[in-house]
Amino acid sequence: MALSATKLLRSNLFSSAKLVGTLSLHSKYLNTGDSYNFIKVEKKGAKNNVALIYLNRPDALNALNDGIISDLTIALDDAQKDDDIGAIIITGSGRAFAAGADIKEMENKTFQECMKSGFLDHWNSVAKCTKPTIAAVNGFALGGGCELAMMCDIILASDKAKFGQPEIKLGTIPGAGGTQRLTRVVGKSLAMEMVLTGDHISANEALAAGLASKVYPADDLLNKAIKTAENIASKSKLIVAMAKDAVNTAYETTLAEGIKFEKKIFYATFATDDRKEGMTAFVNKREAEFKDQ
Ligand code: DAK
Repeated sequence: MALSATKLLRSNLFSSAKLVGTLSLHSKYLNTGDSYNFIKVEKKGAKNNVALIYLNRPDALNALNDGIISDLTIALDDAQKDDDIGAIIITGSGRAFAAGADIKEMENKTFQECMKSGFLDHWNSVAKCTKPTIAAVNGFALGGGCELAMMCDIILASDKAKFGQPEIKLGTIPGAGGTQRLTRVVGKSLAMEMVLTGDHISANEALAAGLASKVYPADDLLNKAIKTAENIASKSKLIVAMAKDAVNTAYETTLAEGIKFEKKIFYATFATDDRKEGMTAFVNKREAEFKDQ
């Protein structure tokens, strides 16, 4: 398939970016439409402040090959630099969110190749994203697909979603957080059951376990995800980033250290214009107008 000029330019940019270990060659603004090979990107919401990223290999159940992760990394990097974007949604296309890393790409890899090349190392762009991320899980979220969803800040599921870590059936184990994030979220017993049997759980089981925060009818999932994203994007982007950082710290530290960190971040909000605006707006019974300052 011939690549469009933009796609070619962007895939070359990514290769060079990987070579020099930086993504600084990207455009400042989020590209939408036909700029990518394996994902589709749209701006959504009444204020166009929501980035909606579709994983777009429906025939392969959006299996996460190198190209799709590279496209996603570029789109997330661009969305972070785009001052208009206040929240990012990642969803699938067809009947899957993502059925995992691409098994056909992995089949013949050796241990030596994995070690030497840092195989799949660039997967953590979602976890490192400083803007809020929502996984709108529309179907299968398996293996790396479930791990990708767990890298997002919020998981909203359709009633058709299925979550699982089936790597054990392939003679391997999860490699992008499936034994770590999953265990912290759902607890040892369910994580062990999922990782050791490879069995899937339903959307409602994911909801009960705290893996998903809401379940919606399949045809309403994206609307609800966009509404949630717009709600977040209407707040101060500066304060949202501080809040996200504080919540994420809960996973990385002791309670005492976390409480100390939270208090410092709380005090730091008093160095911003938006904290003053938010409180003044409340006192004067009007809507706050945040300037992200
Ligand atoms: N990779 C490649 N192709 C896949 C795929 C996958 N993961 N999943 C599905 N497909 C392809 C199928 O091969 C098939 O392609 P064609 O045969 O038509 O060419 C097409 O998608 C439709 O799939 P099925 O015919 O199998 O559809 P069914 O409805 O019968 O079954 C299924 C749906 C989701 C139950 C089944 O496809 C399935 O079990 N898929 C594999 C799920 C899986 O095992 N996922 C885990 C992969 S391992 C790391 C980062 C990430 C990872 C590891 C390390 N680091 C940062 C170090 C991640 C690892 C993984 O995810």
